[in-house]
Amino acid sequence: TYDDLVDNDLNNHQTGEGSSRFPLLMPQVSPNMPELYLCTPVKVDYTTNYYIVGYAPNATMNTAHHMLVYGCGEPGSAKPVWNCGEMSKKYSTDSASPCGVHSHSQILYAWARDAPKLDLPDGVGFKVGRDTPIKYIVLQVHYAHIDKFKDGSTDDSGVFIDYTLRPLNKLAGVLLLGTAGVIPPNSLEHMETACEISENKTIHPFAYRTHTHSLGKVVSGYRVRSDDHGIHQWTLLGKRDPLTPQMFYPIENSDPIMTGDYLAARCTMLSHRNRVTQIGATNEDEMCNFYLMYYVENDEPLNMKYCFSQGPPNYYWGNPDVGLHNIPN
Ligand code: IYT
Ligand code: CU
Ligand code: CU
Repeated sequence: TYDDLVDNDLNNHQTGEGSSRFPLLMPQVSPNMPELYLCTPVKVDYTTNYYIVGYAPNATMNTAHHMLVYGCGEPGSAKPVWNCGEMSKKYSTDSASPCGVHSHSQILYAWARDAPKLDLPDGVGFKVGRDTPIKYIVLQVHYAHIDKFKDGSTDDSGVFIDYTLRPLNKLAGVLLLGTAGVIPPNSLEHMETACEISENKTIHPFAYRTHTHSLGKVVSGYRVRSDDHGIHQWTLLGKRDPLTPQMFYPIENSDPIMTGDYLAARCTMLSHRNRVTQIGATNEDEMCNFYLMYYVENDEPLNMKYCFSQGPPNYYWGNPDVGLHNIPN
């Protein structure tokens, strides 16, 4: 059916830097409808730990609108290629998610708009395989325009995954901050979330990604720490217009995040719609996401993978029971 990530597989190539390269590419697909999301998996050899140290895109914005790489416990389908993704349910009934429904799922990489290769910081890797819940890696490609496929030509967009088998002591993780909630008609709304880091770990943030649909104006993420006087000091981790390419960008402040700190994120949404907008998968709906990519040293990544709040109208940073103060504008 499909390729397995097994070291020394014929598909793998040495990169000359002590790491190997696995091609996670579409198997020459020919998308037949616009706005199609296609997924293809690789099964990770579950007897070995692999450390992903970089991603080299094999795509151009003329063909692929964006690509995401997911770590999954199970793939969303047993097929070598399937229709997947956010908007696909609008067009097709036989679509599935990138990862299986009850499977641990996380974003490992995001590409858009001719973004260059991403190397993780020196000595940092995502551990996948044996001792981890990530048993499959799934590539999702968004094909927005399909004119070039009308003549039957095919496409192998995807990502070369650089990995090493040499155990690394700096392990990468991704924390997803987001909200539920509703955006009232014709209004400016703040969707906010915050969580305390209660695990006894120090995390080193290095990249972030924002995601909304069309109503997002700005998405920001902060570390919140009580100073000696008990005043909350807000340190910006990242802030951007979510309608710019939704890939991972370098963190604004890489100071460590420690036990007792809070992580907080806010999406400012502007609706000129005459109806309520809910959280959901299609372009008629919205999402509010801030992804934080970090590493831990001589430790496992956080058990906390998500930090979701109820969002508006029930949850705001300023609510008394949330306990945050000195809130930035
Ligand atoms: C409801 C919502 O906010 N969905 C987001 C975040 C999300 C990502 C993953 C939720 C879960 C996940 O397992 I991975 I549960 C969402 O779907 N975001 C989209 C992607 O489809 C990942 C994005 O582009 O960030
Ligand atoms: Cu896209
Ligand atoms: Cu979305």
